[in-house]
Amino acid sequence: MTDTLFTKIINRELPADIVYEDDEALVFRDINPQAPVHLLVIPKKVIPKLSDSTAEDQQLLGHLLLVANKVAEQEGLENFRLNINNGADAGQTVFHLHIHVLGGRSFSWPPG
Ligand code: DGP
Repeated sequence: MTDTLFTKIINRELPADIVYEDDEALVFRDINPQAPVHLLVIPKKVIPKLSDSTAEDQQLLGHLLLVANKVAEQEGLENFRLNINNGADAGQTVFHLHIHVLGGRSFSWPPG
């Protein structure tokens, strides 16, 4: 699978403001924040997009959600939004699965 910018962040070849790390996941601040808190939760395993995941990834995907919750709590967020863009037409620009954790402001619904 093709490496992306996020592999370089995992390997510390590109700097990032990392707020959490464990054996399976890494969390860092988005370079172009859309809210006062904007984090990206990524698996260390390269999965280009959610629709490329399989039943084999069940534990990992659950873990990423728990990590998202943990870092939201760490940032003091009671209300927050999680977002996964799957594919270019859905707004995905980096093809390494990531969960956006957004908080610190109100959000409207439906999203644009
Ligand atoms: P998406 O559009 O869902 O693929 O989101 C990709 C996000 O990644 C976007 O909000 C900007 C962020 N991003 C892109 N390049 C970098 C980078 O080099 N460092 C950091 N911290 N974030 C990045």
